[in-house]
Amino acid sequence: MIRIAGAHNPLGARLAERAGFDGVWSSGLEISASHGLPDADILTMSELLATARSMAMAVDLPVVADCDAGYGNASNVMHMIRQYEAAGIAAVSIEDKPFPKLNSFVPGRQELVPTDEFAGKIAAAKAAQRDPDLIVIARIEALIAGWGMAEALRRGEAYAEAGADAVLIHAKGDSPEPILTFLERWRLPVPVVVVPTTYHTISADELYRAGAKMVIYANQGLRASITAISDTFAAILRDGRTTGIETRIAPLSTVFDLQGLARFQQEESRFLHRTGQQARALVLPGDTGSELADPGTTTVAGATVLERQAGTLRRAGVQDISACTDAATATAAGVTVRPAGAAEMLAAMEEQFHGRTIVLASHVLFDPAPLRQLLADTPDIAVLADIGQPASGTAPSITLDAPPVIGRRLSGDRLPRVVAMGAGASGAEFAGAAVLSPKGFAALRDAAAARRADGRPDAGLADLLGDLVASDWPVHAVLVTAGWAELISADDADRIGEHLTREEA
Ligand code: SPV
Ligand code: MG
Repeated sequence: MIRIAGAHNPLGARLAERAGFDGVWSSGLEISASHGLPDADILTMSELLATARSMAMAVDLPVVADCDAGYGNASNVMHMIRQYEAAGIAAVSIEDKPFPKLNSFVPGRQELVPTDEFAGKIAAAKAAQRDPDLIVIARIEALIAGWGMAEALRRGEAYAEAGADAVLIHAKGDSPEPILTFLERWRLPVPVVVVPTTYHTISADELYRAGAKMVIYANQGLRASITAISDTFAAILRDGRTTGIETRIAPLSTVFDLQGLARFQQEESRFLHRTGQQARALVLPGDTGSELADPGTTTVAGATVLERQAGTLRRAGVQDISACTDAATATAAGVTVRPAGAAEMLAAMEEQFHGRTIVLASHVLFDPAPLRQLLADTPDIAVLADIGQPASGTAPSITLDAPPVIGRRLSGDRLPRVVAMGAGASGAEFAGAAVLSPKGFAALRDAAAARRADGRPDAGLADLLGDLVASDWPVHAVLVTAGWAELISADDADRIGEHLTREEA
């Protein structure tokens, strides 16, 4: 049994796909209702086609399009077939009613066109199709219009004779009996489609055993959403807040998921980096034993180090920020929390990222300017090196391959190269930040993994960069003389806090 669910937009089509249906019914009733209009050929073919096309684009499932009475006579049907084919529709259904039609469940005007006329429309549809896989379903409305079973069978046979790939026998009333009778008397090898809207007690399995090959649940999604939205809106006005219904409405994460946000972001990171904006930041955990190791809990002048780092990164144009912290304030600052430990954290970062990664030590504060300067340069790995002051004795030292030239901006391949970093190095001080290309980032991950494999302790940013320098990886330096501060002790936090408070005042 092929099971099809009705929808009126790509979101509904995706819900049908996720639920496990075999296809989507682009329902005339649902689409009309979604426009607040009766299902009576009020919307034009172009409008219904646009909706069907948008659903076909959104899902991998086949879309079966309800094409009402074919929007006119046989000539209109031929035009319709070419349009629906071009829109990627798998099957079309047309019904043997005069144009304009009226929804089958509306009492009153339920008329049929002469059998010959409709058989001509089916033949026209088959003649117009270019894709041999397009399915044309002939929908029989004889039971709806009260013309009886014999007429329904006679018409079905005529439409099959005219070339229909399937017939749809529609019925109203709460008993499945007329449909079971039709299926029993149907002798042709052409498959039969059923729409158990009002005779809903019969199961898909029972209909299948009776001979139906496709079942369309044409409008249950629309009706479910009407009930759910009405209940939700009433509860909001009644309660004056949404707390009571939050567990009954989909979280925003589900909305994002249905919008295809993950794929969008993947594509963005793959293709948008040419704009120069595409970068992410990663705040590595502090060196073990450091008093102020967690940037999410160390506070400087009323804000955590992490909040301050996130603010600075955003001013430097970086939005995607991850950090290692135990603090709940991280998520409030829009930071993604990653596992503890540099090696785990680096391993958890997405590999398919095509932009550059800024890596910060967890105990350093910055002005945006040095970070912007770091992002403006292009080597695979560049570190921020301070040449303005004698080494303080706490930040790791750096030896450059050429004496720094103060007051001149060096960039690109003319950046000095780091020849030593850590113990024994001198001349400049590591300012706690590095920028890495995808290749450079992979090297940093490997350095962390190698430490792990060798059983050496998990290391901070400076140690990992030192490992790369020691193994002759080309690491360059962007030189600064100010714009950063290191927090080693609680005294530093107080001192820098006072300075920031004065500045912010
Ligand atoms: C539709 O969904 O528009 C249909 C099926 O044609 S029904 O409304 O059940 O007639
Ligand atoms: Mg319809």
